[in-house]
Amino acid sequence: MTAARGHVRQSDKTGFLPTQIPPSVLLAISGWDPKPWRARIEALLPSHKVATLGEPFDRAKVRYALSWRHPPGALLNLPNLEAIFSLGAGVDHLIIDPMLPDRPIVRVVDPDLTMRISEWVVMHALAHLRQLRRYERQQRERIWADDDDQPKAGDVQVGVLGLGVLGADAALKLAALGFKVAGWSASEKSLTGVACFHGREGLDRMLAETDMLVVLLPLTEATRGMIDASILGRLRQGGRLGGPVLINAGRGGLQVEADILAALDSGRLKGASLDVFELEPLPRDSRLWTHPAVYVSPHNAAISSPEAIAGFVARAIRAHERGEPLTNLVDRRRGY
Ligand code: NDP
Ligand code: OXD
Repeated sequence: MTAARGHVRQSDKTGFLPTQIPPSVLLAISGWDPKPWRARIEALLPSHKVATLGEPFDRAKVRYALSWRHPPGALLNLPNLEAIFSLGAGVDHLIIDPMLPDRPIVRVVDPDLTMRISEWVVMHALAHLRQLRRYERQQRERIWADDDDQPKAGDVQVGVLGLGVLGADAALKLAALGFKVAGWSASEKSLTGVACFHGREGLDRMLAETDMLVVLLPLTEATRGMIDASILGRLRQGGRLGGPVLINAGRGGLQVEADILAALDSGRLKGASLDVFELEPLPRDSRLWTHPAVYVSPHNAAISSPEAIAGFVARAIRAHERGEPLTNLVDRRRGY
């Protein structure tokens, strides 16, 4: 027996009370405002009811959980759960939940998100190529100096770690701008205009030629902490940028920030663009905030727009309910 708004009601055997929302979609979000997601899902899937964590709802009615960084255990006791949707492309936020139900995990693969990431990567590649920091400083100080050496994209070798949906798109867009582009993945790949490497030996070969290292890997047991002094030390010195640069939009857990700062201080690394950090938000006392060779953005290289991503989820649910197999599934064993 539970009191609800002054009434005492008898719950049925699932614990559902008549005053509770009978949902089929559970929005399990933390750190984002669930309201636009709810409005968009309800508009796109009018026959489905949506509940959010924190409000009373009938757990037995939940068929789909839509998660972004849900609190661990929040998806337990959903006996009719059919699939878990990550509202981002990365799924490390789901995999870390030790109580995650054993149900298929679908991750976002959507042109809106892909385009946003590529915009961010291209913007930073060009900022380093065209020395944006230097000219911003010169403008502030009213210095007219055009005496510098100006390399072109074709003088610069980019190495992209991760040739999945996002890495491949960024690699192709950089190649279209004239950069020389290589990429590295776990399995063998072929991408027009991109030199593809894989495996440990392939990584060493690619790094030795790389002036600009773009990171679009998922965070897994195998990749955690891999952007360290060893990788940074293997990047090419003496290229046309005057030193290698790092551009990471993958995950902060991939990088060792103390090693990045040491490489910047010693001059082994010329610059860095970081959208993701070991700890987010980036602590106010991190030296990365003020380092003159570092660009910091607040993990928004690609926002998950409710407009676009709820559309992706609604299409996937409709297809599933027509009997089609779920796609963009995560391999839990690999962690991505
Ligand atoms: P995919 O799963 O499509 O691609 C992952 C790529 O990484 C694949 O090419 C895969 O190789 C490769 N890879 C994984 N593990 C290893 C390994 N141990 N060694 C070598 N290569 C490896 O992911 P997406 O491209 O869609 O996304 C990549 C990541 O980008 C996400 O996981 C997320 O962390 C991050 N992201 C960041 C955002 C931001 O706003 N900053 C927004 C969206 C995503 P293979 O192809 O052989 O499997
Ligand atoms: C994502 C992200 O994984 O926003 O989509 O980081």
